[in-house]
Amino acid sequence: MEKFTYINQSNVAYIEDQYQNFLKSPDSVDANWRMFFEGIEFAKKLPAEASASTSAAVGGAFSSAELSVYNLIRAYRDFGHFEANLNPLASGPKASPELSFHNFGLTEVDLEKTFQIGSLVGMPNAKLKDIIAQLRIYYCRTISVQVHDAMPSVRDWFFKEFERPEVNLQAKEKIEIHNQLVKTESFEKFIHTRYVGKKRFSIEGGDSLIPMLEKFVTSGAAIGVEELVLGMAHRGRVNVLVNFMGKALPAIFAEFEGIRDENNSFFDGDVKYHLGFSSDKNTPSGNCHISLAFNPSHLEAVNPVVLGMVRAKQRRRKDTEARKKVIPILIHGDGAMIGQGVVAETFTMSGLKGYTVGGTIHICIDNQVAFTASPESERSSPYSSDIAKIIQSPVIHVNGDDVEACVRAADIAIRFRQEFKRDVVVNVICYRRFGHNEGDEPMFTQPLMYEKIKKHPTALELYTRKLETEKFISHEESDQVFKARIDELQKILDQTRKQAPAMKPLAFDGLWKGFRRAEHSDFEKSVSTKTDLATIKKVTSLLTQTPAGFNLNAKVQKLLDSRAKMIEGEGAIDWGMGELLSYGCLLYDGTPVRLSGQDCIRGTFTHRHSAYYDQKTGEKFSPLSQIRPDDVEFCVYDSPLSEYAVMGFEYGNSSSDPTFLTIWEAQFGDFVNGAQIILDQFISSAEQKWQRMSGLVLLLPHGYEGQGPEHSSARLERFLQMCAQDNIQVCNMTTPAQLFHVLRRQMKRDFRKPLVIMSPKSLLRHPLVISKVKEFTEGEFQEVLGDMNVKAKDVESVIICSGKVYYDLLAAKEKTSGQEKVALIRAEQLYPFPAHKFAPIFKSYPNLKKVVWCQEEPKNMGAWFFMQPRLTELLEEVASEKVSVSYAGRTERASPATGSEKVHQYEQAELVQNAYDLALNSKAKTSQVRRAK
Ligand SMILES: Cc1ncc(C[n+]2csc(CCOP(=O)(O)OP(=O)(O)O)c2C)c(N)n1
Repeated sequence: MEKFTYINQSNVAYIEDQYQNFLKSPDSVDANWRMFFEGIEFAKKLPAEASASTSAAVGGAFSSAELSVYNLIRAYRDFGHFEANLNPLASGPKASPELSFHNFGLTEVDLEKTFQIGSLVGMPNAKLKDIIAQLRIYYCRTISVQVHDAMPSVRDWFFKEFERPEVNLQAKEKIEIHNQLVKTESFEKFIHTRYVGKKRFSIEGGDSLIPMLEKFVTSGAAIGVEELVLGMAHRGRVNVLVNFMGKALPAIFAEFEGIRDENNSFFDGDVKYHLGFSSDKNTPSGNCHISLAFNPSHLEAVNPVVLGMVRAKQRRRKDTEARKKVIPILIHGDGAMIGQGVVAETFTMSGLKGYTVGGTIHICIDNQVAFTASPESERSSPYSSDIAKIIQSPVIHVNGDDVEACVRAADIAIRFRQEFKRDVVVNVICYRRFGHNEGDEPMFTQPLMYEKIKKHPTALELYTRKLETEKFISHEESDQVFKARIDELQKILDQTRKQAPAMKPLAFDGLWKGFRRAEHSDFEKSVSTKTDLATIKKVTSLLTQTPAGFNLNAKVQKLLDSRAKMIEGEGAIDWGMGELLSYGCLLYDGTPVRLSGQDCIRGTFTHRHSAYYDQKTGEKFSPLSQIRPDDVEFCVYDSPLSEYAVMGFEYGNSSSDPTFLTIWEAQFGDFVNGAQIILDQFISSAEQKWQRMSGLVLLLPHGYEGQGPEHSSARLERFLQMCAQDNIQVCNMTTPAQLFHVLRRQMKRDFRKPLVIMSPKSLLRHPLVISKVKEFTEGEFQEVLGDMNVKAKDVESVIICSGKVYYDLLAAKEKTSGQEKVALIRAEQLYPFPAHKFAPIFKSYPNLKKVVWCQEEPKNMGAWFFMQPRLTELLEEVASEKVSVSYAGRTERASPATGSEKVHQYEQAELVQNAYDLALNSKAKTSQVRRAK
């Protein structure tokens, strides 16, 4: 047995144990120990004299200094980056006391001694000073790695990568990088002088980004990458669009000139540094498609969106196993990466079955300032990239001034991602040459740093110097290339000023082929969404059976038995069944479905049970996956506890693939506000800003049932406030059949619009909330449900409501005298406002005098402020005499609902009573429901 006699520590037994494990199976031990033991094995094979000449030996003769050197090597591998030359603005690398050999019990005398453990870094029997020198070459120059917390296999991979002789770039590659820097810098200088003070968020100081991106393409294409999808903020974006994405210069100049895009005048557009683009790049290994996602100002919001897009693109390329063909690249700023919580949420999703894309490449452009904030106000960790440590992601740190090191980092990152299918970060430490934007003065806040930056040579200048020393190019030649590029830019600008380029009209390609932009009239057309009985029966049969031998939970068995009965006779289909039938029938038609949200497989309110769990094995069975298992996917995923990132992901997914019914469900509707940025910046406005469409469905449980301020309201009012230009659809439905049809309508039209559904809670089990089979086989979605129980000529008042309160009003109506004079109308769709459905109803009541809007939400919430002007205007148009619209509902409130169930019940009863009082008593005033005394 190996005797680790030199280790005078309590963990000798542990190490000996590890060594035995290593001998049995080298991979079973930690990478560092493995290398240590490999060193021992290596030493055993050395000629006797070599062994004897070292202080190291085998079989009990290792000196404790050997272990110290081993620990020192390990420290350099883990923390060498702290002493690396990473900061272009620093006078030299920082000293990190942790790496001093003194810390490891070694002395100056030891520097001249030889150590067998040097074999770990390919230097057996080397002097300590040489081992340290070599470690510094590996880990303390302009590129280093941070993998101290990574998996052993990941650490191993990076150690091999860093501990080998550097490969010199070929002349051709060097010249290419030089040209890329010329293009990068010349573009910024050109714009700087032609459009003085205009915002462009210059890349300067982080110029290496462009050669890095090019490297992702060339290295990636050689190892199976067919598509890169980029997400990035403002910094350097215009330069990336021009010099990497290949956006035509006339189009860019036209944007700087402020020329209007007449071809697409129905869209509002966005500023140039938020726009997306896509193109193809030719490489020696084939084509690589690159796309840059459209991006709002909200930093980092695009991250989950890009991942959702990538997931859809991987599906399209049938790359859902290896996930090697489409790779996301997220470019972060140092301030935003560590500051914005969505970054952490997105990292958390990276390894989850329902959300993984097989690894993202992150680039942090650490320009050491965020707007005016210095790193010490930005973060509590050494690096902004430390947020990636929540998933033990490897981080490659690199000095942005060493463009070749940056390119090497890109190469390592993409190869790592392909091999491990995991996230990886490249942290480029650089600087920002100007202020936050071109009108900003950085000397106000960072005077010392900017004194240095003023004198600091550009990346191009530094690289030219290097290539001149290496005799690849002279300064004169470099200047000529630069000047030629400026001339070219000038020519194109002159031409653009003479004749503005024709902008491309909106085009629908790829999976979007055959789709179109919706017109307002489309929302007035009926859409056939009925399903034949045979399909309903087939889906029901699948939903109510389990595989042979499956140990179903007894309560779920009861549910399935009741579901089987729901289609018997006339049928009595409840909400949960209506929803599953809708998915099932769509799947039968060939439409795949993806549903994700917190606990959505079972359903927060235990109404869904879209999968069953074997009570003995825990195995999951999803019946809808059996409908067309080979070609039409049903995907349902319990999401991590995030709203922002998960909704962003589903939005991205839906915006890239209109063929999927994509649904995000909130646990309780109120939690949707955690994802407000995605609603404001993408879902409600992306079509107007960027001509990007989405058919995403949001299921937001909503309804006043006495469950307190946060479990009552999905904040309907916020959605209605953002409604304009037919941007989204907002529905609050009252029957399972309506849900069935609205979900099918979403997929049966040749355009896509987000659909926001206030989904029910208590109605899930309400005895009246059932639909007959006929409503599925014959009906279609009704934006407005009229009152079938009144005679038109008797009607003097109409109470209009939406959602759950209808059933409260219905129950009260039976007890109300004069009820025959009141029609109860349900607005099942609030937006686009269905005037075409309300108008004939109003017209059908010749004696109509009053309209009451009844809602359970407080007056400053819900739909009142949205519906009142629309109903008033419509009534002015269609009613024969003046009809007023009055309000019955809760008073204005700061908090959406009371915490007391008793108060809730009192309020609820009163608002319903007030609705009838208003409808039937001509003297009644607008209701103001007050709190119970
Ligand atoms: C969510 C959000 N908060 C604030 C801002 C305003 N803002 C724009 S850029 C910026 C600084 C970003 O710093 P950093 O991430 O380091 O990127 P840099 O501009 O330095 O490249 C700020 C605060 C924003 N755009 N988005």
